[in-house]
Amino acid sequence: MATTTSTKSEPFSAESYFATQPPPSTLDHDIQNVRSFISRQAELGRNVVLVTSGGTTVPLELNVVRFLDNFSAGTRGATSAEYFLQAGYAVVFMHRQFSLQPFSRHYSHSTNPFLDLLEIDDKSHNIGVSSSQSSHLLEVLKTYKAVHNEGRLHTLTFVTINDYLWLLRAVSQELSVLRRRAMYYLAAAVGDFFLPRQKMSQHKIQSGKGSLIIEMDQVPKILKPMVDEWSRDGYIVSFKLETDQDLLIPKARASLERYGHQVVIGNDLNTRKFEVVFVSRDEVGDRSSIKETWLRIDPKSTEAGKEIEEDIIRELVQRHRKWIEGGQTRN
Ligand code: 9Z3
Repeated sequence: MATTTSTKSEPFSAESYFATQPPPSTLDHDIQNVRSFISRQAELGRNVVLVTSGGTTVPLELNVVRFLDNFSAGTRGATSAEYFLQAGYAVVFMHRQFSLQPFSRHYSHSTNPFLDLLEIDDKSHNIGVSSSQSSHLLEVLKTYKAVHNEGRLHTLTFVTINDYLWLLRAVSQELSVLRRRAMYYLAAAVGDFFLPRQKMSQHKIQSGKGSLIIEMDQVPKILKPMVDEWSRDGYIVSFKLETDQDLLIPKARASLERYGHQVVIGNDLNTRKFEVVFVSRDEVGDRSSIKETWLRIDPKSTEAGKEIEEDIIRELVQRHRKWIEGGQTRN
């Protein structure tokens, strides 16, 4: 048995978190690259969206053998990034290492293995793409190449919740130079609990004495400083994931009320590919209330390639345009 015990301590605020948990070693380098990407986009007058995607891990040891993970394949983030690019945005795609990425997601190793697309000509030994796949591949490849030639996609990776939090803060601060032209689309699955470095065991937790009891600390609520301090007047969209339908709307509304950002998109784990709910403030005259707008697609249409992210991004692009034109500031 290995037991990690702790004394009761104050919950971490964002401030105390960053004062006590060390930054990832690549942070400065990553941020320099993000800064030059953003300044290029600013010169070109493009809107920029930060898309976060994939799950965050919580290591249990400093020499990490075991970790907790959050559910997410990165489909929502990678798919959304493509639709933002299609809408003319530049995208900072901050994703969990090895999770799905825009464009290459169509040929994921498990659902559509790349090698299965290829054919060998027996005589010449040349390699070609099978005719049934070539038109789809051509479309994906053309867009991928165009986006790269235009320099509109910048990719960053995280693994742990600590990497994610440090990167999120730094990237948001960089992006805030664009003020209202920046959007923050927070689709990554972020752990609620973590083990502070000071409580982690140096080496692999040993078994042999029975059960393992770990007490974890709560991850600070970073949406608060994100809204109030890091992102100025940027347009912030967060996601709320629940598995109990009855909790989805109350939790999404509570999040919007607590943090005062622009939209919470609620999704249920089992229906997330077919329906989501936009929870946002409805301003009529000087009266403000919270409204819910459901977005649904026919589950059968996904077999023909329809993706709900297309509709999510269309709606957000419109709302963001109004946000930019309206020049609103946050409540
Ligand atoms: C989401 O709710 C995403 O839509 C999913 C996407 C993780 C469900 P996949 O990558 O799944 O397509 O497989 N992301 C946000 C989840 C989250 O951690 N939200 C926090 C919460 O619910 C607030 S930021 O408390």
